[in-house]
Amino acid sequence: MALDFSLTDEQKQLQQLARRFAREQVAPVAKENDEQARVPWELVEQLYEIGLLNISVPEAAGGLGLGLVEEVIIGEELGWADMGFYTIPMASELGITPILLAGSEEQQKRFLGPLTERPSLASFALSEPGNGSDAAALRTRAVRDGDHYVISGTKMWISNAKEADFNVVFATLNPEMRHKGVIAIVVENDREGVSFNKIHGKMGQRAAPTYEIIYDDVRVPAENLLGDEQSGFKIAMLTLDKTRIPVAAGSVGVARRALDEAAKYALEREAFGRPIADFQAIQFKLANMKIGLETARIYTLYAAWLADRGDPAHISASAVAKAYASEIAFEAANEAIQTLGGYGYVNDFPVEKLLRDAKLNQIYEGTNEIQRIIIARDILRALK
Ligand code: COS
Repeated sequence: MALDFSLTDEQKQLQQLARRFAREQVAPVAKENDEQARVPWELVEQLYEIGLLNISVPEAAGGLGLGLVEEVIIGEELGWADMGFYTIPMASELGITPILLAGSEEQQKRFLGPLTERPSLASFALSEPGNGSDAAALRTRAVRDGDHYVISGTKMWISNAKEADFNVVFATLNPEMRHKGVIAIVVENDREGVSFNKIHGKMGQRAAPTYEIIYDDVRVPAENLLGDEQSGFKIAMLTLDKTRIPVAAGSVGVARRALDEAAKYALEREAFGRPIADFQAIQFKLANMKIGLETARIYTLYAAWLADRGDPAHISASAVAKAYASEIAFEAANEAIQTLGGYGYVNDFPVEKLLRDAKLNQIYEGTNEIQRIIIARDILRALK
């Protein structure tokens, strides 16, 4: 009797709140924000006002202390409305998570407390121009100088970066040591020597701001170090093990939207004297979308549940959820376009945007090829 798939009353309320906000505030402006590559800061403010921003900040630091199950519930709704917008709060949780995992109580209060006092964001800076999948090959340098670290190097593809209060930066004390030389350190954006270049020309998710960050001999107090000098890489990995789950949740939202749009259109559009929904060719598409959507949703919730319980099985589960959900989202968007035909190919309808947005979910927070490496290693480790 221990197995229970129902949401609690609080989780249902959260879902209703997120759904209403997504439908009434986010969806109506999604096309405009996408076209103009405009960061909808007013939506970030509203998300804060209704209590859905930075939800994982612990109660001791002034937050709600909610878990991944709650984040997944919200993520599906926001992903349904605009995956690009959802990437903003999602990437903020990505910046918060290393501090939750490795920050002292004092660091949690210092860095996370302010995120609950006004609409504000965190950010996570791991990738670089020359390395993404091979995270241990990072080149941003950290040099200890008295009670400071001096950070120099360039980070790339960083969501929120400039919009955030701080970036959790991964830097190496010695590149030859690969993952053993990496530190995780909180670098506030107002420090001298920090500059940003906005990345333009993205295929999708254009409401989410993406930056290159340049650290030019930035002096950061040693009290901003998370964990110790050996633990940075592990902190990055443990963070991504959790934060890939919300990527899956957003993907479920994209898939649900694709199904909603395709089914609505199929009932309205006529061909050969009847609605195209009467044809099995269309019905099979809708049914396949539903199969992908339902299985991805339940598995994503399962991965979140494992992570919230601290079960190490969440490492592989988060990779499964992220890879699977982002792939069914892309496929659902593709089939929705096919269902709408020529109308699906132009931006009068929202489905072409779903495809462009879903593509990034197969790439960021570890490509789906990296997810398969994580999954395969887990399978083989169990047999050794
Ligand atoms: N969770 C926890 N620990 C992990 C881990 C994971 N998913 N993957 C590796 N580790 C640990 C290992 O256990 C090992 O620890 P020990 O030194 O204590 O044994 C250490 O990290 C190094 O592991 P490994 O040698 O396997 O590292 P690799 O260099 O082979 O890289 C991958 C491992 C490919 C998994 C890693 O580089 C990765 O995740 N890359 C993708 C990065 C990414 O997602 N970027 C997106 C940025 S955010 S948009």
